[in-house]
Amino acid sequence: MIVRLRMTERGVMRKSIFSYLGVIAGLVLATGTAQADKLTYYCSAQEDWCQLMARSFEEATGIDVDMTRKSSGETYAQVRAEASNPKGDVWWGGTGDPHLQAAEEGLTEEYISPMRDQLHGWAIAQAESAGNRTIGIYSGALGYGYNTELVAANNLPEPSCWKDLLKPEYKGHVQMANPNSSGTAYTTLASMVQLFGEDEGFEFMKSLHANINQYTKSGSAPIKAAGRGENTIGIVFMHDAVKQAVNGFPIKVVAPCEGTGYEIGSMSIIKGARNPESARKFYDWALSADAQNLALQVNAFQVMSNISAEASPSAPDMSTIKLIDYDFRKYGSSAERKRLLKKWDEEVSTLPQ
Ligand code: S7P
Repeated sequence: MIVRLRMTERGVMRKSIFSYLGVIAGLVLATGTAQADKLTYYCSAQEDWCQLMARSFEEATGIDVDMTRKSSGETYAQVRAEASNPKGDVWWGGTGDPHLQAAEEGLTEEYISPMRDQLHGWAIAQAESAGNRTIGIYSGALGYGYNTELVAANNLPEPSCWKDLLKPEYKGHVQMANPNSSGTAYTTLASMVQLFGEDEGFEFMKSLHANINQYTKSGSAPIKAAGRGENTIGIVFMHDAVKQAVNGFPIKVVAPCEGTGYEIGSMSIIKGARNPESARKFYDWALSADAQNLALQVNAFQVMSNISAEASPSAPDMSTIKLIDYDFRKYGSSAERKRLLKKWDEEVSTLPQ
């Protein structure tokens, strides 16, 4: 009797285990279906461009996009922090250095898109240097912009070189982002080191520090503030300054006389992405000329990586800018980026102003 009862209990247990497994299987199947229609998209370009890319991809594919916008260094830190339980699928935009660092640290997935033969050589070179764990989507030169009305109102000379920004009369008039959070500001730091050599480059950053009114989190914030008349000079990518001028603000864009660095804005698929198929669809779509032409709708004036993408007549003419031979391999390496940021934290940011 007791034994029979136990048998019955086992039967009931077996039955409920099977129905439980059935529910789990159903859930897995249901989740699998849902996952094909979802994308968690980390974006490090300008908010309006990020939004437009997200909505346009949804319209093109029917895939639901959950977008988060953060600066390049911040997104890198998030991807790294989430590595054991990845939440993002694709990381689009932002300067290439942190994408290269993520690639080196195995945080991003290898992928060769069928769209690759439509791209400029510099975009493919970015991919090849990172074992195909990232790719170039746009390029743009670093510089600065200033508010012409504030310069005139404060009787300031019109700057045209990097070293002009060190003049004492600009004290409290210059703004840049913090290189830990911002790809733009890390590009500034790495460019000064390459342009002037490490010792002189750091001396430049220290003297510049004396004139800085605020280190912002986002790279383009200093020129937006200048557009609003809340700051005089913003160190930014030139295309971000052009955007303010085209939007009607009194901003003059400067390609510094000594020469300057540049970025290869990049895109990567996050390792362990929960929606890998959607991530690859986004990646292929984002490399198309049609997707890249969306930049013009939000006055994003970078040079796009698809050879057939349209260029705006307002975009900075890269062929007239004195560009340094930016060493992406070195300055996008994990060791070098960490070293430079630590040195900036210890030797520059702590100085009194
Ligand atoms: O889209 C404009 C742009 O300047 O934003 C990216 C930038 O890295 C994002 O801001 P942070 O500097 O705060 O990281 C650039 O890649 C891009 O050209």
